[in-house]
Amino acid sequence: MNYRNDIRNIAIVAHVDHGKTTLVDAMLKQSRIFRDNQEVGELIMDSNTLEREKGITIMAKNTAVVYRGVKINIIDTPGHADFSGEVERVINMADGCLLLVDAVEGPMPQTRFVLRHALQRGLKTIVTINKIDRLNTRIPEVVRLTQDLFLDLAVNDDQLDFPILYASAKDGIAVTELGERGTDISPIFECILKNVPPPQIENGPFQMLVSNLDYDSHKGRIAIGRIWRGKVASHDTVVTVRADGNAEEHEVAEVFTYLGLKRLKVEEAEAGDIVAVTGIERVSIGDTLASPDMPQALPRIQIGEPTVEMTMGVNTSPFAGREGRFSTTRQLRERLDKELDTNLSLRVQDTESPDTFLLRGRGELHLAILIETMRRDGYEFEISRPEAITKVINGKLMEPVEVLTIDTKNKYIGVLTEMLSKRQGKMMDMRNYEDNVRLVFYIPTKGLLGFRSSFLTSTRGEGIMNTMFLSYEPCLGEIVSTRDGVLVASEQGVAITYGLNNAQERGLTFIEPGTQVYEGMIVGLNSRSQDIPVNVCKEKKKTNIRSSTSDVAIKLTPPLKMSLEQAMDFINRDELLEVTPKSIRLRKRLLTYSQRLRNISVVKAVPPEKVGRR
Ligand SMILES: Nc1nc2c(ncn2[C@@H]2O[C@H](COP(=O)(O)OP(=O)(O)OP(=O)(O)O)[C@@H](O)[C@H]2O)c(=O)[nH]1
Ligand SMILES: [Mg+2]
Repeated sequence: MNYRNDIRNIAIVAHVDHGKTTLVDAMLKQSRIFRDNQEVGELIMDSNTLEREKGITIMAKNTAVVYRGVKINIIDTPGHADFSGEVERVINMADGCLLLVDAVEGPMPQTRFVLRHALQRGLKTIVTINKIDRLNTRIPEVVRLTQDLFLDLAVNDDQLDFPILYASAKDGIAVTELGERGTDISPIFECILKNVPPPQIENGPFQMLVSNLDYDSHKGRIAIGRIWRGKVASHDTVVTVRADGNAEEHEVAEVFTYLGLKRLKVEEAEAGDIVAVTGIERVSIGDTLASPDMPQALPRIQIGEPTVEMTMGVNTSPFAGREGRFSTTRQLRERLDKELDTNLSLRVQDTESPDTFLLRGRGELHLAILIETMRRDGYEFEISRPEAITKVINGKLMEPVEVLTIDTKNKYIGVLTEMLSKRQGKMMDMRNYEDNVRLVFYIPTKGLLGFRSSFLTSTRGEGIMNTMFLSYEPCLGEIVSTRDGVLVASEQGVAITYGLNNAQERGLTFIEPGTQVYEGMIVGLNSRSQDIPVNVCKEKKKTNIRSSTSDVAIKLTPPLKMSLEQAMDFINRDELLEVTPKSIRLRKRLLTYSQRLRNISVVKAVPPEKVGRR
């Protein structure tokens, strides 16, 4: 075995929002990768549009900097639990990891998840307590809690001996001792050089594990991964060893390594480095690229299972085909197949209906990001309500259970506990910090669906919640839906103020005057438990008698507008969401009133205990 002292490979891991991408910004900026006058902005690695809009990392990405002659390959990872499949698949490229922990929040569920993965893979870990510039930091306690986490998760004693740094990624500084005045983040670079082992290399024929894929309209498919053995150069012939054991020969077109935000074309690259190769058209994540002399597969990447499912089908609303560019089954299938190449924790299955697919993912947000991306790409389709995936294990019905961590003000403890117990949540821990409290619950995934929006309203935005998959447990039975009935348009047409005003006497409305509606479309929320048809297109009866009051302009309450995720949470099983590039419409599955009346068994919108009120 040899080592390559000119390279270090490190993954940056943490709970969501603890500052990974901001730290990568600082590393890139301070290593003088950019020209002095170059405007590069913030969160440079969050390059995808949805990432920028939502301010979160969705996909893991590679970059590299050079520090004192050593190239440091950096892998930025997402911290949100729904995208943890990304962490699982890229962490194998690294020899070390930088674990960031927020100096106020301390270790969170996802901190534990990523640290467990890193330690199981034997990665050398550097802990960085980040955001030390914040008010109300509790650094000694955060350090102690982080040490406890290592005690819990380390697989050997060496792992308990880890360096700790203190940083403000935002200000671009890091120090080794608390209280020191930092000037830049060089202590992090120094610590990486000193503690992260240089990549071990094996001599022999080429072997690389594909951990990521990219696409370029000129170069075609790009396979990204770490070379474990040998070297690769342009025009080499390599073998792709696929999941089914089949092998195919391809010629490498070009080889690139990373530097800053660019890929640098190189003549050849050697074991220990992270590279991107083009010319391999048929390759998936997890495949091995190897020399034809020794076509051995590396262990495939293991990814945790999905917990949430929903259907996606061809749009069957009366407005189908009006707003989307792609709407046929074939187009949906092709798009989903393409997604499966890179979205490793997604599963797509056929259903009894040829026009409907079953989608499974790591959480609601995981699926919502796919829906939003497809809709922006010009697709239209309909989706069902997301549901937790149950399984039968040893003859018992089991369901996924998650850890829910909530940080909020003391005054919301009562209302949250009540809401969560209705959703079958069990409180496991409660800790107070002055006016703030951290609550930990175990709760079935089905109880979490739709919880986020009610959480935000009932804590008036003064709370943060996080969830993470825990295990499969025996199913506790259905949760009674507490949503009220809906106002359903009774005929097709254009909604007008008069009709909407009538509807507002029944409850809240979701649409503005001028909106096109169809029979069976949901236009509002009833203030009672049953669904009722309303005619929002109805005009005022003309009479000959003028009254001084009735002609006064009607003032409507502004409609309640839901985001995609809120709408996904809102709909019941007998309802669908119609998604197009221009609109998100809520609808009943059965569009006419008489169909719905005949098919009461499907209509579960009315919770049994509330029926009595009719
Ligand atoms: N005060 C303070 N804020 C910081 C610091 N580092 C990051 N932030 C802020 O924290 C927020 C999240 O930062 P990101 O870098 O996007 O966090 P992340 O870990 O990459 O988040 P995900 O990739 O979505 O998991 C942003 O608003 C940053 O400006 C810091 O050192 N101090
Ligand atoms: Mg990030």
